[in-house]
Amino acid sequence: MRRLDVRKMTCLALCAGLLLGATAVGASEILPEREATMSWWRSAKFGMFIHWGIYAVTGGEYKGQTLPNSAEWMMNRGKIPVAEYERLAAQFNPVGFDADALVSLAKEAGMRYIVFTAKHHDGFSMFASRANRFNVVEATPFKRDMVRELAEACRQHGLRFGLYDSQAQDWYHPGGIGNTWDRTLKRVSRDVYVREKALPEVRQLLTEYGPISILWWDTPRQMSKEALDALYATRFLQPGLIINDRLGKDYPGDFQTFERKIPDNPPEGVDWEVCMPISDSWGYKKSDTHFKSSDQLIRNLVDIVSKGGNYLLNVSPTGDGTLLPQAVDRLRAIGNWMKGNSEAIYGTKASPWRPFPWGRCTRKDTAQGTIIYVHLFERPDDGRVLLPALKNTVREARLSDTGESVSARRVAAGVEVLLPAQLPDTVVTVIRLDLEGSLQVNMDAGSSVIDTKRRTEEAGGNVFRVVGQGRSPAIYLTSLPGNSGKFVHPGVAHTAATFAFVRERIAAHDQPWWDAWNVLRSSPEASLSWEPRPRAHVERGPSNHPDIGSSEFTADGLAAYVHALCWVLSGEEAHARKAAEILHAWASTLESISNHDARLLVGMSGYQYVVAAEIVKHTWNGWPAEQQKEFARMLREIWYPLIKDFYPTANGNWDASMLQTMIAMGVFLDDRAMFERAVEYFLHGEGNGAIGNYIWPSGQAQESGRDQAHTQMGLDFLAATCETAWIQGIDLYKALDNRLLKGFEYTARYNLGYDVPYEPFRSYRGRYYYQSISSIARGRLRPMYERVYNHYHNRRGLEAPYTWMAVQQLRARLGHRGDRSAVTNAIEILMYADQPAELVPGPTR
Ligand code: FHN
Repeated sequence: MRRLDVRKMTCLALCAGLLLGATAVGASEILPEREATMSWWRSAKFGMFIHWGIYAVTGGEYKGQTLPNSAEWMMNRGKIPVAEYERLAAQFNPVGFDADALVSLAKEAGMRYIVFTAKHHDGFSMFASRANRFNVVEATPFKRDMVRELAEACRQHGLRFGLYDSQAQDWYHPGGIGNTWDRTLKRVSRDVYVREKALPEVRQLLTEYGPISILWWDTPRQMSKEALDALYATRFLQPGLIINDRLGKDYPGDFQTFERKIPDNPPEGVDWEVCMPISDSWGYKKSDTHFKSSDQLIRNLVDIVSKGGNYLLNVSPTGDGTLLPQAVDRLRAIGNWMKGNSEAIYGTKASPWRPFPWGRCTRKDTAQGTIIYVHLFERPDDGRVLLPALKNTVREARLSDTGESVSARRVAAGVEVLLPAQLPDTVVTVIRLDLEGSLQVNMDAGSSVIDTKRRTEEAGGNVFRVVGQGRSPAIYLTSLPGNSGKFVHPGVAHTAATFAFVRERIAAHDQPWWDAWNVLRSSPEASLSWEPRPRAHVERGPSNHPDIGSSEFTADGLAAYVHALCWVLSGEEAHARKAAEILHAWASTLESISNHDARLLVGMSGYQYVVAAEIVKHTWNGWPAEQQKEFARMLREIWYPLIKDFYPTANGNWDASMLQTMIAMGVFLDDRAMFERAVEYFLHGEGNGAIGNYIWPSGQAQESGRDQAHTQMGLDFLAATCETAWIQGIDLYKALDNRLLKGFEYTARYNLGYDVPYEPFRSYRGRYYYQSISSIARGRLRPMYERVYNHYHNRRGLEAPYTWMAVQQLRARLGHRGDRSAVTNAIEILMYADQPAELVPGPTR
């Protein structure tokens, strides 16, 4: 935008304070100057978010009670009337507040900008608002203008300063959105609220506090176009002001926001930022002791920056104006790390590769060539890391912190860095590679395998693959065990070693296996008189209405699985025959599965058929080859077309169900591409069932706000996917820092009756929005915890206290009459309880 236009818009913005008639300004109109405006923000990478308000007086407690959600939601969650909430202001006297100290601390941590909550949803203004007497200067004994003090301190210390404003929600003003509980409010329209309060406050903030670099809108809501246009136009009151994307859907802003969660597939070609509280709550909450570790915070920063985003880390001053020591310590620890490594953060660009299991990369393009920063979270056992498909010559390689040299060389598959015997920094060690010329990563590799045989030798048995991705391809690296890509059989859900182990436990009448075995054996599904009820055309409508053969399909799948287990654990061939009979009955009859829930049905129940088929095929020689072929044909021709594209916008248990079946089918059919499709979607899929979309870092799941039954289903299916992958040498369990475990811990904890934090959750493409955690089906534990406890605790030695409690409850429930999930509980205990760590070895690295 040219200068003249800026002046025009400034004038427009000023007028907008009186009229709500300002014209909308599309983002495209300001594009020419946008690059210059964004450049400091892009290079800054790290900022401090500060949530602070009068709720800090009680630390988010109301009448001595801890309320759900973050503390700044106290007024809403406690349904506190305005007149009562107002009285808190009289107690707000944070004499320990020292803007200079806080800004210095942010600077010490390596943060380059600050965003402060000038006005949050409660309607209290943390500055001397002329439009709202409910403000820190007029309504509190403290009487100091926080915005002014922070703005001044930022200027002194050279940090950029930004302001947060809740433009739509205001629980104090009678025209603000959100206060549904205080009947004494004499309602006025939203436009009146914008005219009387929102707009004048934003105008004041942007004109009376010196340079403001960011305006951080929050919680867009339905408002008139005039109101939104007027609010939007205020951006021209400050030259170079950057705004986020939360004013409204027609106002995309300068950068996209992600909350709490680091995206696995960050948006391409747009600027973005992840905001995240340092503990659970945004505002200071007495009961919140869940501080993220400094290691985690440093790795979060690296992860985000490696994907091209910024990290806005939130801190929460207490009622006395200071930060808790836990927060201060963490900020200092980050600062210490930044001292030696900040060059690998500031001014860098996204990595050309997808995340590696061992760490991340960032990059700089300079006049002298290209710099790649290799951020190591862990040292692979063979002491090497490969930067796949990298073609540049390495001029120099050294530790970024100490400058010590490191060895790096070109190999056929890319550039290989040989690591020191011990990484000097156990959190993140950074190696700087100076490369000749501009970056050359040969993405033409597409989905091709890079000389796997040679690479296998070089990597001591591990096969590395490079896969192209999307329009501007990134690549990821997986390691497979040194078996030249062959699958382990039987290798869906269980292995031969597991069968041998369980057989021994049963023979010795050891618990809990012995009881579980007896429950399984005496179940109706284990009866040799079970008669399959196949149909040519199955229909499953929404929520199983209509149910034309769908329940029979499900019941027969479970029966096939039970018979396969009975055979392999007892050696009684009649069970193998029965399993094969059920599989064949369906394979020779089924022609179609249709209606709304068709793919969900294949996802949920197809899995059991495939586990049964895998066991029968690889442990019994009586299943006729022709029948096996027919079964395989059913999988490929009828099931696979239904599930191959998943259902990204549905609740995540749909995708998850299809993942478990698809990965199982890949193994059974020896179809590497099918198997990989599931692995890829689990890690990087766009929909709700991909690991990072289904489970947030806090452990909250996409369906936690829906009900506990579906949440557990989704988790169960993801666990089944991980187990088959593990058997085949790929560790999906550890994806995103053991994200699956976090989901299990969170869900077990809530279902066992404990409180958990919850953030409103919008699903992929916004189809579902769950505002609070749902207690529907709370406490009804699904038999799914043994397998996950076995993996994380028995194999990996990690703590999983809530998962363990769930395991104990489910063991205690084994065989209870009237328990609809008696058989699946028995299978879970029998096949996954207390296994020795090495029983199913998993990936070789
Ligand atoms: O409701 C708010 C919440 O209190 C907090 O301010 C976060 C920060 O991004 N934004 C809203 C939820 O999206």
